[in-house]
Amino acid sequence: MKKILIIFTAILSQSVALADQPKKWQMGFQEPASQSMRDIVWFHDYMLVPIIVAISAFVLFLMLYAMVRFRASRNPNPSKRTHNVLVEVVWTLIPCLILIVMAVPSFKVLYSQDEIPKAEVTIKAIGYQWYWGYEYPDENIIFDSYMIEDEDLKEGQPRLLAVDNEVVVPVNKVVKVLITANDVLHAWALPAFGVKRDAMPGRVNETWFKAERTGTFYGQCSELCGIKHAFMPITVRVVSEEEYIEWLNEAKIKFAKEPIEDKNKLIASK
Ligand SMILES: [Cu+2]
Repeated sequence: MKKILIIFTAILSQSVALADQPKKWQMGFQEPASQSMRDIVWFHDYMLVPIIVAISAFVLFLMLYAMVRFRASRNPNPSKRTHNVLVEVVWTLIPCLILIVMAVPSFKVLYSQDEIPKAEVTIKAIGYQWYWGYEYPDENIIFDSYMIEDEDLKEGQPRLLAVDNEVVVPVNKVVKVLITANDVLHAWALPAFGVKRDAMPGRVNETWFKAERTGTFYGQCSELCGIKHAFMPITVRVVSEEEYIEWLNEAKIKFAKEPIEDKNKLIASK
């Protein structure tokens, strides 16, 4: 018994511990890093603990009660009743009320994800077989982001999650993400931010997040897209405002969409 308790606490504490990537034997969600994810976790707990547990327990009780109370040995002549208006009204109305109690907060959470506040940073994620391409449309930055193979992993880089070029965003800023794909369906997902949107060729989907703490956050392609679907992870590094500006200055040179001189020529020719 003691052993089971220890294992159980170990599993629980792993899911509670700070985790911006999946953990072994994880049972719960990752630690939220945005209001959106906190809302999702709240909604999950609200559905599971009072509503789902109560309904399951009540149905189990009804079944056990019916089995014992109306067993054949006690009821040699079974009831012939087919209708009972009161019972039918009750078992229609109560589930309706339960559905409303579930739907109202569900729509609230859903719409809060769809209403994108004014973006402070915009990034574009493009799914390819099998890596992600990123653009910062306002900053003339474009780069590809490939998973790091096992033999190239450095200390502290998680296997199957770390990438060569991470997305870098500032903390506490509204980041709008434009998501599309170049070949087949992919999905851009980051559990700690409560973000998941399909990447579809020929269409741009939008979502947003506001990361509330700095750190490195890992996600994965979440729409089966071919043989290397499991090997196109997503890494977002959330940094302070100053570090972000520093990164931008470097990235504008390293990942320039068009060579700077050409761009000047373009402006000069206009
Ligand atoms: Cu995929």
